[in-house]
Amino acid sequence: MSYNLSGKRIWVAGHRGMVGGAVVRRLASEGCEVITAGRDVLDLTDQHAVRDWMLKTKPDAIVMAAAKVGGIKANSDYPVDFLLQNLQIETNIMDAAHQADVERFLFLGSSCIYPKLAPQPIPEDSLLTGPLEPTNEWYAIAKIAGIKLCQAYRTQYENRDWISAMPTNLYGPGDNYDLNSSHVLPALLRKFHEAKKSGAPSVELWGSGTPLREFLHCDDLADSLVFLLKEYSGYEHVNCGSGVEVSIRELAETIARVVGYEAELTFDATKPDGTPRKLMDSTRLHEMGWNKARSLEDGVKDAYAHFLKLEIA
Ligand code: GFB
Repeated sequence: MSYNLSGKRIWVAGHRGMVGGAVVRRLASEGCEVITAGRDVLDLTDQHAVRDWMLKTKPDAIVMAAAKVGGIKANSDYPVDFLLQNLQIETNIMDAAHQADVERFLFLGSSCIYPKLAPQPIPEDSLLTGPLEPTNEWYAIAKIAGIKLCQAYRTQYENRDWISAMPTNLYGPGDNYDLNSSHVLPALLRKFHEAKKSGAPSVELWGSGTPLREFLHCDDLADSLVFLLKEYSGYEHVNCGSGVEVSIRELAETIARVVGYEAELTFDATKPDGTPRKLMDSTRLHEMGWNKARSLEDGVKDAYAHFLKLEIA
């Protein structure tokens, strides 16, 4: 299939977030009209407001990058927010999109939908084959419901060419650098940067440093999403990863190199490690023709350059 984006009206839900912002940047060269609606205009947890807005706006396609997101601590501290808000946002947007006859929809999940002890690298068909990682099961359940709802619309109705993509751990411009709620990569960028400024001899990591994670720059994700929007039609969700995994300790060493500051690594064992390993199998995406992830070091350099701009601003 090939879905021509030229001339289409595409709503990027969640355009102020890291992923939504990256998708808006990427769509700029596609000849489409990008529609956005900030929080001040539209509360995505308000079912009636979303429905009214959608029926008035009538986009041709939607990229659903809006979500309540956060790192391992935020997920554990706010289980209701992560489960309820994500369910509300997903169901409101999909229900309204159906009412407004939206033909093309790209839902974004997360690699944490897979069982804690899934085979590695994790193929798409591992979904619902085992228990979830407890530190993010609330978020995972909401995202699994979103994938299923997308599949349900495809199954029950004509002209609902709705698809889902599962991004791995993301980072890049527009990331959250709040140490309590952020993911590991932005947290360590900030910690090394502040250690460099103050001359601190050590940087503290959460957990043991041994968990393995895969990272993808948000602009690479956006490129893969636009590729899928144009080229993919199917019931199954599609993994979007870089295919490269590193331990949290190795990530810290990479960040130390990019920031240009050597510090002793200390480990706070009172903080959780989370899932021991989370590498997705992105063979399907690669076989479809997208395999353009930049190296972790190049991506971290870009993220750090954006972080420095924030500091100056
Ligand atoms: O990125 P992160 O918060 O989330 O943590 P997950 C990844 C690993 O880095 C864990 C360790 O083993 C953390 O203990 N870590 C070390 C740190 N130092 C730090 C630090 O300063 N801050 C943070 N945040 N972590 C998330 C899920 O899981 O992945 C979400 O909670 C989502 O739901 C996301 O799925 C992609 O990779 O463990």
